[in-house]
Amino acid sequence: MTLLAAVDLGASSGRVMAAHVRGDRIDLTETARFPNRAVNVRGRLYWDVLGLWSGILEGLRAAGDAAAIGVDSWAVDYGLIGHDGHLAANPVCYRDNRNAAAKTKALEQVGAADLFAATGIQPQPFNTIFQLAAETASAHRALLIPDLIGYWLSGVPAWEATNASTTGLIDLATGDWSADLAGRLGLDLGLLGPVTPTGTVLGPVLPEVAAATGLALSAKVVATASHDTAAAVAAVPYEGDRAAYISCGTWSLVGVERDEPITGVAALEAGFTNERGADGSIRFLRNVAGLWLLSESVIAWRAQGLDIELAALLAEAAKAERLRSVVDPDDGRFADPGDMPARIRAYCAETGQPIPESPVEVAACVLDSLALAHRRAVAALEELTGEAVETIHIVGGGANNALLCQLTADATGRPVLAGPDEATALGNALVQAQALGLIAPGPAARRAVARASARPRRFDPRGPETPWGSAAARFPTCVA
Ligand code: LRH
Repeated sequence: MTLLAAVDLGASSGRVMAAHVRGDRIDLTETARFPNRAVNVRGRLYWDVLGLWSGILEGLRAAGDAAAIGVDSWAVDYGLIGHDGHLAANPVCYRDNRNAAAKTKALEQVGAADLFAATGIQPQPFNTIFQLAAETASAHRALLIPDLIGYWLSGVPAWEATNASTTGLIDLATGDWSADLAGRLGLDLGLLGPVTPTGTVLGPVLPEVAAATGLALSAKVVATASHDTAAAVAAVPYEGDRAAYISCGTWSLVGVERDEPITGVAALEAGFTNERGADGSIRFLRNVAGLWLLSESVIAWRAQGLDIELAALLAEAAKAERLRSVVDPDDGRFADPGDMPARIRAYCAETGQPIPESPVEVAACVLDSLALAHRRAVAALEELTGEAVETIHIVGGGANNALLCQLTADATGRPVLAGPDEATALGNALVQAQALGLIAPGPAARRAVARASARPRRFDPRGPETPWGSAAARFPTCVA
């Protein structure tokens, strides 16, 4: 048995998992979980990266004698490092409003279709390329969040490939930073170092980290699949070929794995992106606003003094009238933090639907809407790839939301296989295990271990899709 530590940072919480590699399976135990939420200071939305760092050290201390550590997190955000090697500015959250104007300006210089053809990445305001265009602080290096944590752990700067792909600055043809795009947008490529292959062993932990955590000085830091979605996709326990995944948490990332990107205008307009997978494959997927709508609603209700317990709320929402009112979760008004129930009510009023009043009605509306958005994304996937999707794997925290899994099966008319809920941490650990030679290389060996480590729960569609088809007509078929 070998112990690995998987540090997994999400937009609403971070955790450290102890991963026990036992031959053909990996068992995970949580050693620390700590909240994460963007903090608004003078109108700028920051991450509390130092709070995350404290939580990580605590989790590593509790994890025991790990042979290696890998870090994954949400994509696109970065920390700036000065010439002295220290943090030069606090990382800004991708939901900060500085990005929209920078995107508009950048797209005037490089058209959306050209940008998409060159990088395969859907132009979204939060892409690093637009954030760097909006950046006012100067620095020596920019490190994406997991690479920043990896640097603090090991002293070695890295630009891990799966997460680097989400920046929107990687040339699809070369897999390297695009000097052409950087030149046209006036971005300083000197902030970025060589792209680090996924699974690179960066080096041992720094002595100060060993002292603070009790880790051995020989414990290695591995550049795992550091984009959380790439890590989750690396752990999907596929059983057949024609399967799509939904990596479901703050976002629902709905996609398939492919050998080749799809960069035509149809994919651009349908909101799809081509991110890099752990083995250099393409994760062809669409960002659907996920359980963010529900988690922000819960925060708003609790701030109003309501006593909300999520499991009880979902149990009631399961009994509510279905498809009473639906919103398009990808409507821009839902992207910023804030009073989500009020925005949902405003949307329903504007579209002439019954207005969800109680938390149960709002939760039912959100879950029906997410299931519909999943249906829309799966339909677009089939159309764009020309391949049928027969099964849907829901992985990540959303796999624990039985109502969402069932509604997704109902809305898509496909069986849903739910789990593992900790797919991200599992994928993180699987890639580390391969880097250390504990598991044979390649996706097939990794999938076999993923299957042995998790048994998905099956949800079959309960009836005809017809009501979902009619409800789907209530919001547009594709919104970028
Ligand atoms: C999910 C995720 C997603 C990105 C978004 C910024 O956590 O990494 O893949 O698009 O965050």
